[in-house]
Amino acid sequence: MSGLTDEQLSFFDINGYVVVPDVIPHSVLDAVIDEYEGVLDNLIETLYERGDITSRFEGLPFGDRFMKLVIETGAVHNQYFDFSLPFQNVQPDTPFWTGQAVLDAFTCDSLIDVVASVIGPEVYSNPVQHVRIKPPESILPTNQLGKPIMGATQWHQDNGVVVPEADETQMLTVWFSLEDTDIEQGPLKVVPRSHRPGLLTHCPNYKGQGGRMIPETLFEVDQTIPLPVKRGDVILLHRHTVHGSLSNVSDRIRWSFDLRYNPIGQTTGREAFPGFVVRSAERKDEELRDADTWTHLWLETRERMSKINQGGQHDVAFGRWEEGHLDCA
Ligand SMILES: O=C(O)CCC(=O)C(=O)O
Ligand SMILES: [Fe+2]
Repeated sequence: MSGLTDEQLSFFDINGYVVVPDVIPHSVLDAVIDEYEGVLDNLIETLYERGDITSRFEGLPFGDRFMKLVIETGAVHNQYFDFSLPFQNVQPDTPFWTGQAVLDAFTCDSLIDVVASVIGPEVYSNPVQHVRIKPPESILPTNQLGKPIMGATQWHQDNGVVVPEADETQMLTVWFSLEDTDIEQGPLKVVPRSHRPGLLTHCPNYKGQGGRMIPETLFEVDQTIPLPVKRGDVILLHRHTVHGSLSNVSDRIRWSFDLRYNPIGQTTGREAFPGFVVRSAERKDEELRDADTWTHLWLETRERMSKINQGGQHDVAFGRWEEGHLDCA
């Protein structure tokens, strides 16, 4: 067990984030990439057989093949790769991916050592989690507002993404990329020490920009720093740290996982989705390591979600922010 040094822990306490170098073994990341190559193969085969694409783009590395697919289809296909589900309009066959290599990354010992140094030894995987495969902005499709789909992430705090019941949950965000993320590829950007004042107002459709963001008047935006990282490095974020991402202005994809962990027994803020015990002295027999079991949890969730929240979040609310707050004017 190594985990964080005292210096890293105190940096995290003071600044609300820390970049920890060389946490995830490259072999773990390579296995994830191999697994996703199979997922991409399946997607391409399906689309090819349906006549939606004219080529299988064979013989290319993942990123180049993925970009060809985005260009030809005008879509980013994020749901096909994600280990989560939409909040509404889930169908009985909505795709998702919860493979063994992905689970091995979620539960990798060196990563959980780091997590345990911040939240303690009883570690739960909180289901607020995404894989983000962000193509270069130049090839991204746009929404009705002309904004790129899967483009730069707007300013937010991760506590603002969960429901108020989880405000006291010690939710830790863990962000890492599968390949190096340099400054052009749209890395994470953070505002050091912005976690101090607690939860800030998030404005839906702020100044007509769509989405949901914290207005820049509410924090020290000029303190922002970008966090380009190497593969294997991990970024930890406090749940109140204001962050977003830069745009991907490179000619390569930007490929990251963002995961959340909290102490066992605290509410996740997304109880409609399944979490699991990662590490526990008290509940060792419940530690989840088998992807079939994990997949089963998500299949059950998909089945349940396909019967609720159709056409809106009428049955279970995943968000918390209303329009019209004074901070948003
Ligand atoms: O990767 C991104 O662009 C955003 C990630 C994020 O907001 C998070 O990890 O909490
Ligand atoms: Fe976030």
